[in-house]
Amino acid sequence: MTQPRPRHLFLAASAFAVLMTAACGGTTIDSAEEENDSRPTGTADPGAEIPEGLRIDFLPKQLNNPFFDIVNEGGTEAVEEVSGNATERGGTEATADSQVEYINAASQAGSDVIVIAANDPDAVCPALNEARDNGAAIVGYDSDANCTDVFVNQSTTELVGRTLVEMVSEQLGGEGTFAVLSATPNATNQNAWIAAMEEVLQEEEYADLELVDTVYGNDDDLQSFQEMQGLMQSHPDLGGVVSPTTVGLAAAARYVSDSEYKGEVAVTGLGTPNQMREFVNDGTVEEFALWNPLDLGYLAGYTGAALKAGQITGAEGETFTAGRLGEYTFETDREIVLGPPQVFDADNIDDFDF
Ligand code: RAM
Repeated sequence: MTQPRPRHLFLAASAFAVLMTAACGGTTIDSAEEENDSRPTGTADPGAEIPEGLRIDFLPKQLNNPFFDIVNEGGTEAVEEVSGNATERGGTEATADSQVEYINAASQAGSDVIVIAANDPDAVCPALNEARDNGAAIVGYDSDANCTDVFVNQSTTELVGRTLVEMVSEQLGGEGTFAVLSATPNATNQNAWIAAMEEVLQEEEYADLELVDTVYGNDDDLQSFQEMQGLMQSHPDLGGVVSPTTVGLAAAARYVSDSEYKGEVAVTGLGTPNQMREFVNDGTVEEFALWNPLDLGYLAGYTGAALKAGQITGAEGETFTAGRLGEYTFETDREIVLGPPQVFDADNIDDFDF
């Protein structure tokens, strides 16, 4: 198990104007909307001061994931700006069990805010509810749980699903088969995106595209690589793969780039430009998408501080200022949205460094 470790100040500045645009209409996980009754019931006080010294704990899905390394740099940046103390806690595997342990540790250490990317929408809730009873505000980021106070969504779920379908459709010329290589089977975010893709696939434009299989690499590089290999064995005529996880996409691209399928099987999904650059340059990957992970963490850090301070409760229509990202509004109850995803290809990938 990895011990909690303090995070370093983030030093680089990245230009990513497109993702700093105002949040667009949000999509809430239905079950979360129905079951979540945990949002603070008081009235927001937009002028409330953020107290100094807030203890804000970031619990990513796992620690050894380059995506979350960047997300939590952004989180730390925000926490430093509000004169708080940021701690990142987690294990090396993306499991809810490990998260429960770290939620309890954060709570026992007197956490003011727990910011969590849940590995399971329900399994983490008893521990989170206990942490709330102990005084912590609970923020979901990246992957929500059914008991968070508010959720910082990277983009609307519908838009992520649509972008994934559009990318694979473009690469397959609108017809053929594809499979999904996902993260963990219980991941709230990937499951919501896959459901959104299935919805979009119902549209007439995509009538000749068929999703034939979904497999899970558990956000583990080797398992994802093996699942990709397994997919090609079970479906030798597969047209493409969509991996809505940075770990899965990098592993799928590595497998395909070294195989007879390179240039034959479309590989797309969600990835970081720095991990995917070599596969775009060698022709394995035409295009893929993501949001700015740094900004996601930064927005989540500010959201946690604003929630704990009472500037917001998460009710629809509430507004607050998230540092350098400016003003954000809860377009839907208890959810704010960072912005639309960015599509990367050979023409623009070198403009991004994360
Ligand atoms: C992986 C994780 C994360 C997801 C990104 C796109 O790093 O599964 O939850 O948002 O991919």
